[in-house]
Amino acid sequence: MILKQFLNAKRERGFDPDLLELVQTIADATIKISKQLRVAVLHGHVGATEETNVQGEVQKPLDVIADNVFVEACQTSAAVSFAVSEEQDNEIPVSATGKYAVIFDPLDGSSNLDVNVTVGSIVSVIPAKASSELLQPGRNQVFAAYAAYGPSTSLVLTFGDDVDFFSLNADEEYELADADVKIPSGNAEFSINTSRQNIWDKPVQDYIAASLAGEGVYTKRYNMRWVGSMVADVHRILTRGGIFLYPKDTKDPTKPGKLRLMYEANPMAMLIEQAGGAATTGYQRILDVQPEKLHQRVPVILGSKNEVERVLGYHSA
Ligand code: FDP
Repeated sequence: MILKQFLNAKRERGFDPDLLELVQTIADATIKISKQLRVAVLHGHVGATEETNVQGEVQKPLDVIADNVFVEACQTSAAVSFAVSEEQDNEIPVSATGKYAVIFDPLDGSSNLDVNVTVGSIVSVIPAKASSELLQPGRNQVFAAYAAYGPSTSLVLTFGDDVDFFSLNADEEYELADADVKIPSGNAEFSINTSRQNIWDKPVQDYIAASLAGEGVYTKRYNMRWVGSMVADVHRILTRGGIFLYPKDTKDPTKPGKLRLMYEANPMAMLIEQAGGAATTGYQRILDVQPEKLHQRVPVILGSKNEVERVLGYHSA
């Protein structure tokens, strides 16, 4: 089944046609980005620009290209009130009659761009007509998705009922590869940047030490995988289980984590919960965090439910 047919079936089941059309537009934007990535080296689109974004991060040419693709896609949809991008300081007003805000990280994992390693796009859609309605907790999302640009291009999405996994086929159309995806349990594997070990929050230090000692829920020594692109790491966990952590650390007290709440943590948390997993800051369910600003950062711990619960045990000890 291709995405268009899948969305038609949703329409018949009473989903908002405006939202479904918007999702098709978002999916088309990711196909454009996937094509750009394939030829980026040949077009000289690797390396850095001279610009930094609102996060103070150096922008790559592909960050800018992907951002333009997403903003332009939003601008073609009358259903969109605002576009909010990692790459833009403020929200971009789109349509005065729009009812959905599209919040996105157009290209996540930029540090992997120059080395031909999987990167991705992450998208969240919330109901919002006015800019005063943008700061909503993630539980209000009506749609969340990521595209992973790897050896194949994957689109994983949820409308809050289940999680469906599409793969780009030879005709450049998204085809359903797996419906109602559930995170498997039984994978003793964690994903964390261990170079920051000495600055992690203490409960996470204790959790990782116990996992390495084989004291985890699977009573064996844990394995580690870290791509360094959140999309790729989360896609692996969704596919075969395990846990991803970008915890609170002491590097900069003004930054309670590295990842951004509204376009990284929230959409991933919605997908993970819908797939039967859990997502927390260590102290609160991610989807219940009340955002105070668009580019807010938050600690992220997500993956198989029993494993996340185990980490939470160290936080409440
Ligand atoms: P990047 O800075 O390369 O864009 O949110 C950004 C992100 O990548 C995530 O995709 C990734 O999980 C994390 O940062 C990697 O951070 P480290 O620099 O600590 O590896």
